[in-house]
Amino acid sequence: MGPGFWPVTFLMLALSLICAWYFLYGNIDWILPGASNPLTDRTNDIDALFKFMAVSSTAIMIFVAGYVIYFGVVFRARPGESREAVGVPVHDAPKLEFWWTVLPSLLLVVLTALSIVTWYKIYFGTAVPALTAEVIGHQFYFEYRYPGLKNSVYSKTEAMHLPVGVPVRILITSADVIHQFWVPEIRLKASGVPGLVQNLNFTPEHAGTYSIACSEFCGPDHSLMQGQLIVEPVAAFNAWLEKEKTAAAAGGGALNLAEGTADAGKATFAQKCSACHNNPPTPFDQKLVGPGLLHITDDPAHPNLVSGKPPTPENIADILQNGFNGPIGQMPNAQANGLSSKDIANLVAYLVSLK
Ligand code: HEC
Ligand SMILES: [Cu+2]
Repeated sequence: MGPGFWPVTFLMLALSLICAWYFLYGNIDWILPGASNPLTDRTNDIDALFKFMAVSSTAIMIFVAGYVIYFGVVFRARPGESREAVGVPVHDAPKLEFWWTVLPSLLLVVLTALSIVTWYKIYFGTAVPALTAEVIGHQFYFEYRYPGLKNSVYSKTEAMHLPVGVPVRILITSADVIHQFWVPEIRLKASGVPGLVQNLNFTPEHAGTYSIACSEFCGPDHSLMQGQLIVEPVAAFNAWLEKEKTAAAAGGGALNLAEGTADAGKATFAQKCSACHNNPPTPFDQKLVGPGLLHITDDPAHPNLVSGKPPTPENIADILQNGFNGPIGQMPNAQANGLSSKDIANLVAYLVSLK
C-alpha cells in the first residue's frame, strides 16, 4: 500500500455505491425497455437478475481498474531510478488470496442459484396456465394458434393478442428453419426449432402494444420478420377471439377477378412475392424459393400449374388464396402472405399478363 490508499479505496467504494443506487432506484428504461413498469412477472425476475449482476460487476470493475491505475501511479519509476532496479520483494499473502478466491466464488454460487430459480419459473411457470397459445415460425412470418380458433392468425396481417392478469404459456416451434420469438418487454426469447417445442410461462401485468421480432437470422427477409403483441384486458381479449372465430367461419372478403389491374398487381408482387419468386419474373425453371412465374399461362414446357390444373385465372387465384404444398416447397396462403381479395385479383391480372 502507498500514500492515499485509504482515501482512494473510500472513493471507489462511494462510486460503487452511487452506481448501485442508480441500478436499483434510478430510471434504467434506456437499458431495459419498460423496466419502470414491468410487463410481466418474468420481466421482474429477469430485471432482478440484471440488477444483481450490474451492481456486483460494476463494483468489481471499479475496484480492479481503480487499483490498477492507483498502483501504477504510486509505484511508477521516478526520474533517476534505474530501470533494472529490483522492486520490493513480495511473497504470498494467504489471507488476501483466501478472500479473493472465496468472495468471487460465493458471488457465482449466488448468481447460479438465482438463475436456476428464474429458469425454473420460465420453463414450468408459477401457476397453471389459463391460456396456451402456439407460435410457429415460418420464413418470414409468425403463425399464432389459439385454443378454439380453427384458423391461424398471421403476423403479416394481424397482431398477437394476450389477456392481462392471466397466466399464459406460449409454445414455440418452427415449420422450416430456426427462428426465435422475442418480445423485449417480456425479456424472454425462445428459439423456434423444427421438431422441437419450447415453452415460456408468464403473466402479463398491464395492457399495451409491443413489438415481436425474430431474433435468429433465418434468411434474406429475416429483418422483416416482425409482429405486434397487443396485451389487453380479459374482456377485450375474449371479444377479439370471438371476432376471429366468426371471421374464420365467414371467410375473407368476396373475390372478384374482374376487379384486378395488372399495374397494381405488379407493385404488390414486388412487395410481397419477390422474396420467393424472381422479380422481374423468369421462366418456370429459374427458381428462387418458388418457381419463376413468367409465361405462367403459355409455357409449352410447363402446361399445367404446380397444382396439376390448367393455368386459368381461377386456378391461379386458388393457389394464391389457399397456398400450395408441392415438391418445390411451400407456397403460403393468402392470410400468410397478407393478401386481401383485391390483392389476389390484382396479382392474377398481373401474372396472366406475363406473356
Ligand atoms: C415463402 C415463399 C413464397 C412466397 C412469399 C410466395 N410464394 Fe408462390 N410459391 C412458392 C413455392 C415454393 C411454390 C411452388 C410450390 C410447389 O409446387 O412445390 C410457389 C408457387 C407459386 C405459384 C404456382 C406456379 C406454377 O407455375 O404453378 C404461383 C402462381 C405463385 N407461387 C404466386 C405467388 C405470388 C403471387 C406470391 C406473392 C403474393 C407468392 N407466390 C409468394 C413460394 C412462395
Ligand atoms: Cu425468423
